[in-house]
Amino acid sequence: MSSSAMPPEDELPVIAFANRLPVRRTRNSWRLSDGGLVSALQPAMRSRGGIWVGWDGGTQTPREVPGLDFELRPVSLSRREVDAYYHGFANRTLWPLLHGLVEQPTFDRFSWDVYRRVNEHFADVDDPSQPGLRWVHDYHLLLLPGLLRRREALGRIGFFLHVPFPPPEVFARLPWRASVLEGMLGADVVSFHTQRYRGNFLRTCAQLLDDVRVDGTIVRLHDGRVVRTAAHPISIDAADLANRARTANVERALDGLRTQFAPRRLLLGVDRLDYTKGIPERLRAIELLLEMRPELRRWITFVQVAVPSRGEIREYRDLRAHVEQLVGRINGRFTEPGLDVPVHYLYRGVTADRLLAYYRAADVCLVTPLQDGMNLVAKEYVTVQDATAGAGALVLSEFTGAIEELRQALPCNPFDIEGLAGTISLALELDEEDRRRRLAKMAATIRAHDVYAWLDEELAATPAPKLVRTA
Ligand code: ADQ
Repeated sequence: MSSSAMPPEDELPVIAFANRLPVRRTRNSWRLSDGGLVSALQPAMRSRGGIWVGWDGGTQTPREVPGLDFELRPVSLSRREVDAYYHGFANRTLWPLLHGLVEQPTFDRFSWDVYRRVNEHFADVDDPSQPGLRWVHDYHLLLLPGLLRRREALGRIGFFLHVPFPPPEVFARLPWRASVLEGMLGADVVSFHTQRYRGNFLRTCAQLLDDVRVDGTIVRLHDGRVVRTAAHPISIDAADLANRARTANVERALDGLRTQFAPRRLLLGVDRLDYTKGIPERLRAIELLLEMRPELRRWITFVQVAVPSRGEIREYRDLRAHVEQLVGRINGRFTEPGLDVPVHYLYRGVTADRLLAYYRAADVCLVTPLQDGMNLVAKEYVTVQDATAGAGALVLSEFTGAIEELRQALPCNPFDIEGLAGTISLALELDEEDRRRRLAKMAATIRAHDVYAWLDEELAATPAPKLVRTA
């Protein structure tokens, strides 16, 4: 028997597992998708090489795409599996549960069975004998760390949750709560955005699992294994965003917006159309503000950009109808003849340059989720404003992960519509010096903890159990 030494942990390739592969098909080629996760992982994959395991979205995705620094490993799913695992258990059970019951989750054994099976498909495409740092992402794959461990994958296993983790009394409603927690505890390190979510997870393990002991921030399992937990707030590539916000294309788009909206002051919301984002509450606060301060009807415009999301699910279709009804009602009530409407609603994604132009043009950004793991829009707005000598104000919900870092934002409770209207009014009245001071502090915080800092924290080597394999 000979033994072969493995490279040190921090040189092992990264094997990332996420629900979707990070590429999309254009007419005759494949391109990297735009999403935050893709740009966050790209630098790590580039420096260490790696593999990205994900659902192929029903397309024949190749393993290699020109210009991509890592290998793609597609997982194929049948239509029934996608329905039950993705639209079902992930988005109708786990999503509302983990977001603290802002909607009622459905609990359905069939979709749970399929969720388990799909997590196994993800484990099946992994070669456990390949040394690597296995890095599992998000609520779609909560069972995967445990499955990889059972197959004795070679190297450390990390797990990062992009959404909140709720208090134990909320998580306890899940009929399969023990299996899910055990799945997560298959990792060597389980990470969250904030201390609060980490604390909720530790308390949940202590209360709902019989055979583990929670010892400070670690979980000791009955077999002697120790699972560490961490709080690593995700962030953005602030330097890159600051540069991109100053290009000629963005300047051109900005000129267009200024011509369109001047002399009104611009308020902005940018979200996926999701019931966690608090869009109806935001609209109702705007309505109340226009009711209480009639002079604003001709002096402000609220632009809501809403990216279509999860339209297969009834709650999302209902939300769309509700938002459209509110926009219609507000514009019907407050548009003055011959003048522009007070609310502009865009039900679509916008290009990166246009989004940056909106961030630059907005006097106030309204980030008012009922619950949000982090919220990158808040960090993007602050970074762009600060980098372009803007003086915008950020209204930020207390129920976002971002509030823990962005202390100089104007905090709001989106469930309190009168209070929210008052905070928006305050944002419009803050003096310019004050707004600039707040922006500068928040932008410095974001620069000091950008996406690379998050990556370093997440990928920092920890003692791993199996660095030497005997052949
Ligand atoms: P999301 O719920 O999608 O992410 P968020 O963090 O705000 O929310 O990220 C959205 C991203 O999409 C941003 O980078 C934004 O620029 C972009 N985007 C939003 N609207 C857009 C539009 N209309 N057009 C183009 N681009 C748009 C989940 C969790 C969050 C967590 C992230 C990362 O729900 O809490 O912050 O993952 O972990």
